[in-house]
Amino acid sequence: MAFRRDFLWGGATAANQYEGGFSEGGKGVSNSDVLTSGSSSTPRGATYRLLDGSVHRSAGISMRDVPPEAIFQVSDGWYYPSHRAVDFYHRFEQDIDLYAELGCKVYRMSISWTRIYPTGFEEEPNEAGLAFYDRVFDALLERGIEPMVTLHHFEVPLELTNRWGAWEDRRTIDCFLKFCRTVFTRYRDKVKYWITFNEINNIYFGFLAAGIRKDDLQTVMQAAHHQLVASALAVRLGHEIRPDCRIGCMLAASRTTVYPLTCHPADVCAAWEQASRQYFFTDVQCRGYYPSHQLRYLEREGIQLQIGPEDAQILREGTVDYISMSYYRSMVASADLSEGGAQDPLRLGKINPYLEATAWGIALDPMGFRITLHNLYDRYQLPLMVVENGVGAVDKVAPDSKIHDDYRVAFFQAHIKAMKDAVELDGVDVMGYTTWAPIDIVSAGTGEMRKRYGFVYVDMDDQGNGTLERRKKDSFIWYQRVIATNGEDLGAGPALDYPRTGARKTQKKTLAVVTQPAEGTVI
Ligand code: P53
Repeated sequence: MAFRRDFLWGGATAANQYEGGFSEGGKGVSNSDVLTSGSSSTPRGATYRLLDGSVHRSAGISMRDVPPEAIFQVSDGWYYPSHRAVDFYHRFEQDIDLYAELGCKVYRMSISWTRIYPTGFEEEPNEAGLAFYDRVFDALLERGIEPMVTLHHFEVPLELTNRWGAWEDRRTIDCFLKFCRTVFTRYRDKVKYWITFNEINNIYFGFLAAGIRKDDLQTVMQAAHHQLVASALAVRLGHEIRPDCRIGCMLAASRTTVYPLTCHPADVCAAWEQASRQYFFTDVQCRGYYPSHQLRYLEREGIQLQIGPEDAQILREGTVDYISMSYYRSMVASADLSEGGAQDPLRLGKINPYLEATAWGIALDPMGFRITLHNLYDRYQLPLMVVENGVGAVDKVAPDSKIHDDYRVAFFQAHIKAMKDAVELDGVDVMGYTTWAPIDIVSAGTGEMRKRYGFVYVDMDDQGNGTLERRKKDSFIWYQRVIATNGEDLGAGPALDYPRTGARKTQKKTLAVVTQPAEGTVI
């Protein structure tokens, strides 16, 4: 048997993409609540007010075009996908029943900071928000599903953004720690697995990921330092409150899976350089100090970080228990700038000619998954928890009212097989695997609904119209069998061809989700 007997199979979601209930239970407004939707060609934007009272929408998520005096706010006449999302807030019992039916052992979710501290500044937490998550955890535990909770998933109280650019400012650490103390204490007996910052290396997404208002390297690296310190303090605090809890970091591992465009040593060097800028985060969270490569990089770029006198000790004492990660695709780097060498973090970069990509430009690469798992385990020797893997696709309801998503099954077959190889052939310690996402939810990158990931279909369109009715797709039955057999029965296939030994073979079987890759597509 490849996978541990106690392997944690399940699914993963995030509050701002799933919950809705925007104005209920005393919830405050977060950065995600002012983001309108976009598409594969148009970035999302945030709405804000100027001193003269006029309301505007930013051109993207960098906020480069937004004046410093602007106040972000919700305004009439815009569609904000997070406000209703797909209404987990009112339908959690029904949805959790579906996860139980799938056989999930674990369910990864995030707590919305603004349900607990609406502006971030309150002295006392909001009881209605705490009670909501009590009900959710109880519903999970009653069905034998272990909750795994992300403390910070692309969501900060908007008040922190408007006051001081959220994580740009060190004072945000204290606000966050207050929130952590409250939820660690309240849910001490219900939650054993925690994750500090979702995709911490995607802080480059700026406003969307961290509520920050500027996107220059100095600001982003300072904000990253604040998150790293906050993460370490949270680890320490969580262990104080419940010594046997397990607290992990979370890396967008797709960004570390960087291939050189050619075997020219300069391209190989460029690929390494690009990956190192991502490993930096896990280097700090797993080893407890800044790696030499990052210190030299910051020096070269003229970045000067404000580091508190106690920070070195905090980072050293706050290393994580496990590494959680997302994996969607691999990337390509080149030393030649005209080949897309200078990686804009908000763009997908060079296309890999050996791989097929989805309509959103995501290069499908199961072998890259095995490579990534192996690399991460080798680098840190900590258990790995895959907390996001999946494919966004347009699903059609067939005349028989079913959703025949064989392309999704093909994706998962190939990726679970690759994970199995990482375990069996490379000896990687994988604790579990949660798919993104077990049910259709709003896309973080584009705010769309049509970019669907679920085993459960939700009747809703990109404008938020629909009954929100839930319907099982064909892949639901398939994943149920995978869990029931602890990953032994992956069904026929894999349809997405994947050679086990690394023998060179084109991944030729075309998935229905695959179209022409869109080079330079905005996330
Ligand atoms: P979507 C890209 C863009 C935004 C967030 O992405 C991302 C990524 C991929 O690394 O990260 C995670 O919804 C994130 C989830 C998100 C998921 O990827 O744009 O942790 O919140 O939904 C998938 O298709």
